Amino acid sequence: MTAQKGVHGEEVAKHNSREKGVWIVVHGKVYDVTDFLDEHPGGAEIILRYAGMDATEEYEPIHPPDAIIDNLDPSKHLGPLIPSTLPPAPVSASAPPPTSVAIPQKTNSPLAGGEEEYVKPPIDEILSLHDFEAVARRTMAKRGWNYYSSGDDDEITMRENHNAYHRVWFRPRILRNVGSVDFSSSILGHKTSMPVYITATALGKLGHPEGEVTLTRAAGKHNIIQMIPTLASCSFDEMVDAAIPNQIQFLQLYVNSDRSRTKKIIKHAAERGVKALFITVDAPQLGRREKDMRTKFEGNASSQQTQGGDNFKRDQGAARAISSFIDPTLNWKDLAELKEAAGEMKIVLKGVQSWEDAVMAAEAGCDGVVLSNHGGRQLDFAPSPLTILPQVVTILKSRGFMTPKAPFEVFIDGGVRRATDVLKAIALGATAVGIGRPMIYAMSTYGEQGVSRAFEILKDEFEMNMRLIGAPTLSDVVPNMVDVSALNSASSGITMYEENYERMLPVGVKAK
Ligand code: 173
Repeated sequence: MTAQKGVHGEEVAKHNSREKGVWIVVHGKVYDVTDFLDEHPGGAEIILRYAGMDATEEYEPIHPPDAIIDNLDPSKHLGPLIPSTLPPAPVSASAPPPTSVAIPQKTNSPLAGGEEEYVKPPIDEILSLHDFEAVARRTMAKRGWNYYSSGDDDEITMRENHNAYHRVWFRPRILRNVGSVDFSSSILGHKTSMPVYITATALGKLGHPEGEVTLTRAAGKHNIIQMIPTLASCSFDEMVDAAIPNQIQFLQLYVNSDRSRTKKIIKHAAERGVKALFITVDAPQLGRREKDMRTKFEGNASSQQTQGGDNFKRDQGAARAISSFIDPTLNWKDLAELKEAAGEMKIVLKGVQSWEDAVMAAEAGCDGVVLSNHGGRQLDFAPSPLTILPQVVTILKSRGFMTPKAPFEVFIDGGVRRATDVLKAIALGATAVGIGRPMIYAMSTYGEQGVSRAFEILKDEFEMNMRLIGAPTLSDVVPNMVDVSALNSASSGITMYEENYERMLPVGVKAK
């Protein structure tokens, strides 16, 4: 068994338990992970499930490519697998998305049982960001869809994020010469083609085999800023390498309990030209996303997995399993140290949910805040960012921030699907909005081309809507262009595109 000859699959297959030793294959290479089992941030259980097998398909979306090499002592790298000597791994829930699936139709279907074949539409039939979501729901592998689409608890905040936009109406102006309209903008001093950025979302390879670099490339083409996620499937360097010269990237940062690791990440980000750090502050513990958690009972779950009630991590879905490094003790006193480590990079707190914390962030010397509830994935009944935006901006301004002398910027994310949503946020004082799920649905359904199309759709919508509200530039999109008198009244309860939301299902009831 030398590195040249490689390791025979039969040998790998024998190492399939703690007692016999645990070997796994990732990307054609064999690793002895026996001693690593209890150190694995995602728990031993998931590795044991692939003991003696090829774990690439499970490994790929959840880890950057070099994670195993970085974390395992070189003596545990056993060499390449001799090709075709290992039986294939069991079919996993993360199998590639089907191009067409049978879905129940509400119409009078000519097919037995009311089921019709769903055929993925050609990309030019996609007319709105909602459309990507509808296609994603029908064509993505269940595991990826469940992970991306889930929200916390009863998913009330997740729905409210978009519903809140329905309670703001325009006060359009006329005869304002809208022959040409300009929606280019600037975020933290960096030019952008629209007041929109791609916000961080984890585990891109659950949606597309190339992962987040597809977002980077499309962002580069359209002059859009991408916030690189801490927990991407691609490595940080792959995403920076995929950028074109002068393309602006920010980095989302989860602060590690081991601060030396966080500082290493910050230093590397600065060296690679990242312009701002968005420190996530709304996730000292990850929310319970029940739809994601139920995924484990589907697909390749063995009887051993589904019987035991003993393992905490196994029950928590993809995200919780890999989030144990996030430091729940992070507090305001830590900011000075992070700010110092950031050097020239700007610091923005992502996940602010009250005006008090926005003021504290400004007083602590941050460059901005993102009003965000993490896409409704954390605290259910956290307010929608749009609802708190007017108050946050009014109070920040009354305290002397958001002025040329103290240029503090306020961003919002969650529930944004239309340029009209963005324009409402701009009118109420936001600098720009983050878009998350629609981008990864576009990526999951049509790859880089899909993400590009999403930007084209938004650009078309901006042009038309700015003409129709009578705003030739974004500086004309001012507070009195919107009527917010209904903003703080109870939600209308109407959910547009209800189809795109899945009903919360009781235990044992499978989605059709
Ligand atoms: O929302 C998420 O799923 C998320 O932010 C996350 C956090 C830690 C690990 C993976 C994803």
